[in-house]
Amino acid sequence: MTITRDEALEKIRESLVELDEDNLLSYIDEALRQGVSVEDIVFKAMSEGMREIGRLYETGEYFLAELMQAAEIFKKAIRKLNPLLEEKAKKLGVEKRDVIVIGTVKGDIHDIGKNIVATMLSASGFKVIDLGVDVDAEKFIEAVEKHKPKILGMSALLTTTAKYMEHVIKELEKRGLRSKVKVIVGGAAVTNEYAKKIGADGWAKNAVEALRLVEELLSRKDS
Ligand code: B1M
Repeated sequence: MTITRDEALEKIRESLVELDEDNLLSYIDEALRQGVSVEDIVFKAMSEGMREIGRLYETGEYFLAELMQAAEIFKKAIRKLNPLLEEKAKKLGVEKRDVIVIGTVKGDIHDIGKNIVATMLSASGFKVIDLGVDVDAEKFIEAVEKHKPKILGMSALLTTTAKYMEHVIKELEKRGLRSKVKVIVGGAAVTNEYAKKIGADGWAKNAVEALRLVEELLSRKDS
C-alpha cells in the first residue's frame, strides 16, 4: 500500500515520537521515494517530533532516558540525510571561503540543531570552526581573535543558557571586537525579539534560514 507525502511526513514524526528507529528510517526512505524534500523531512516532520518529545518530557510522560534515545535516533537519521542536506546547501550558496565560528553556549550541551546548521554552512562553502558545546565567552573570544571570522554563531536550547549570549556580545564589545564580526543566534530558546534585544545581528529559526541569513549579512556593504 502506498502512502501520500503528508502521510509519510506524519509517519516520520510519529515514529520519532514513539522512538521507533526502524520505522523512522523506512518512512524517511518512503518519503524520499515520494519526492518529499529533505527540508520538509528534517525541519517539519523530525523537528516537530522532537518538539513533541520535549512536551512529553515536560508533562512527565517521558524521562531523560527517552530524550537521550530520541537524540541518538535523530542523529542516526541526520547521518543518513546529510548528503541531501549538503546538496541543498550547495544549491543555495555560492562558492566562498569566509570563516564562521559556531558553538553552543556555556551550560548547554544540546548540539543536534547547531550541528545541522554547521553542516549546511560548511557544505555551502564556508570554513566552519565548530567549538562544540558548553562554550564560554573566553573560548568564543579566542576563536574570534585567532580565526577572524566574518560571522560568530551561537546556539542555545535552554532559557537559562540563552542569557549567556548577551554576555558574549558584551565581552566582544569590551574587547573592541564587536564591529569586526557579525553575530547570529538561534536554537529553541531564542526568538527574533530576543536576538534584537541583546544586540545580535540576526536570528534564524532553522538551518536553511541560517544559511540565508549569513548570505544576507555578508552581502551587506558594511560586512
Ligand atoms: Co533537552 N531540553 N535537556 N535534552 N531537549 C529541551 C531543550 C526542552 C525544551 C525540553 C522540554 O522540557 N520541553 C528543555 C528546556 C526547557 C527550557 O529551558 N525552556 C530541556 C531540558 C530541561 C533539558 C535538561 C535540563 C533535562 C535534565 O537534565 N533534567 C538537560 C540539560 C542539559 C544541558 O544542556 N545542560 C537536557 C538534556 C537533553 C539531552 C542531552 C538528553 C538531549 C540533547 C542531545 C544533544 O543535543 N546531543 C535533549 C533533547 C534531545 C531535547 C529536545 C527534546 C530536542 C532538542 C533537539 O535536538 N531538537 C528539546 C525539546 C525542544 O527543543 N522543544 C529539549 C531538534 C533540533 C533539530 O532542533 O535544536 O531547535 P533545534 O535546532 C534547530 C533550530 O533551533 C535552529 O536550527 C536548527 C535546525 O533546524 N538553530 C539555529 C539551532 N541552533 C542555531 C544556531 C543558529 C541558527 C539557527 O545560528 C548560530
